[in-house]
Amino acid sequence: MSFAKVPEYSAKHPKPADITYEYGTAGFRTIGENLESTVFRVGLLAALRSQSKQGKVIGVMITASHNHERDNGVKLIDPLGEMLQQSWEAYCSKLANAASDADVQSVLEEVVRAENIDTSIKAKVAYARDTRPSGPLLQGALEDGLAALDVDASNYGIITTPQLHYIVRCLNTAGTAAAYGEPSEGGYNSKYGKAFLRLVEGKPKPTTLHIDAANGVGAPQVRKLAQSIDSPYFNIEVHNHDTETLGKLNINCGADHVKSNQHQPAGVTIVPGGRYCSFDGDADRIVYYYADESGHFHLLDGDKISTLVATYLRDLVSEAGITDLQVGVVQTAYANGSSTSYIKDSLKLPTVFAKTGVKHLHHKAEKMAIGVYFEANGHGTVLFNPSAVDALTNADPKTPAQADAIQRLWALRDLINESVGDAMSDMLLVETILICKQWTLEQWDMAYTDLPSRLLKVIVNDRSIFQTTNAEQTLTSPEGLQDVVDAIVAKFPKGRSFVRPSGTEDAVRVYAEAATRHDCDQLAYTVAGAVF
Ligand code: 16G
Ligand code: ZN
Repeated sequence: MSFAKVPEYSAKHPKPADITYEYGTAGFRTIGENLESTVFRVGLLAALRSQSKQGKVIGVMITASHNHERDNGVKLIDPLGEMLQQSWEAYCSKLANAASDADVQSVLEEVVRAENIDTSIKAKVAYARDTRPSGPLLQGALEDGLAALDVDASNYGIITTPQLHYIVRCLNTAGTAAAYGEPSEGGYNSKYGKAFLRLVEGKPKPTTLHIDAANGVGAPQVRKLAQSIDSPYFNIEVHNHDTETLGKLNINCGADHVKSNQHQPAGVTIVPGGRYCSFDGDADRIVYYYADESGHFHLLDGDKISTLVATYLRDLVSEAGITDLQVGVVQTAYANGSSTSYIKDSLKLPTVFAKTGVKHLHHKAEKMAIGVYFEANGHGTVLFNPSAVDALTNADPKTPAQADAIQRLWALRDLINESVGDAMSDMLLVETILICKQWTLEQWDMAYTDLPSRLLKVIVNDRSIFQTTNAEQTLTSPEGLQDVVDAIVAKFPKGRSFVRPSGTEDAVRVYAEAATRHDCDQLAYTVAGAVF
């Protein structure tokens, strides 16, 4: 491969002079039209990443998730469907900010040298996008980047972010002992659908699940999943499915809106006894909710999903008679304090904290045998790590009940998208557990009661002065501010608060929780006042 064609192609996608790009928590993200040069260059870097992995397929997803429709974003997916290795993020930012077409070429050469890349290897890239209006423009820019380096490229169309993660993993594991499934939309639906039916068939059938698809790509995709499953066990009604009309994506609906505002989305009428969930704009997050008898709204967020799943897995491991297989839970500082106490004190499972952003949780979960990880916002999954797979393979059931539990654990592993948090796979997992336990959402919610919490956004002059340690729970800079926060928190029963710089916006976030709604709000606003 040569870089000869790069300057010519690069000239078609000039970088706006006044913008500095940063590969953040979830890749590059900003106003869609401003991303053309960046997406073009991500195509170039995807090629080098593939070569650095001996020609494995690298994924490129064009999406801005729950963000506004005018925004867009792009991120790279590593060979097993995981987020791009962190050490490459700096290359992404450097390439995105190269001032001239010639500079683009020299950054590429620099990466080749630094990573000792064999550029004679044929690079392979799989890409997809969500439903955003700037998607086609950015897809064109990406295709130019891939063409400039003669990449063997495959377009997977308009699919969810987790579907592309799944496809990348399937492509790279095909024909090996770790084969993950058919690398296609149909393969995805069939793998997860079959595992679901294996787990629920014979149990009583559930009532309709109402899905708010945020007017995003999850809408058509979950319908296809339902068609593929084709069973009363997955009886859904999709709301907010308008992906055609401009200005609807994520507006007053979707998982992020529901979690942030703690109320039902527009476009869905919730009635007591009904079952509801919301996806975000690219269907990698999910939250559930319901109305109680008096019509009050109750949210079942990522923490609730995580505790439901961890409990179920723990019990199944015990029913299987496997003694040396530990289930652990990874949370972030945003996890409601009640959920953390519940995991430690009632479930008696180990729990650790990771920094915000799925990749951080994923890495901590890789260190557990079965690692359940969820952000409170509904983003997460479960990992069955090699020691868990060994334990299941070597399990020696003494009774039919133990054999059945082992089979169920295998089926659960097939039901879960281990490459990344996935609204559709997580939904099937929650549905499976609720069907098996014969639980309503209200019964699921009874495990523990959330402490009142509040999340505030504070606009500051320079968020880079806010630095944290201890999984973002403690400020190390500005000096003295953590002591001030600690002194405020000490005044509130069950008070907890932390300050962290956002990884996606030019702002600082303040989280607070306390025993009462009044205390919690006072705590949040007092800490925000100290930050400002
Ligand atoms: C990104 C993360 C999300 C996290 C959020 C925090 C991924 C794929 N997405 O959207 O998990 O909760 O950032 O945003 O990792 P913040 O840093 O602005 O609070
Ligand atoms: Zn998302």
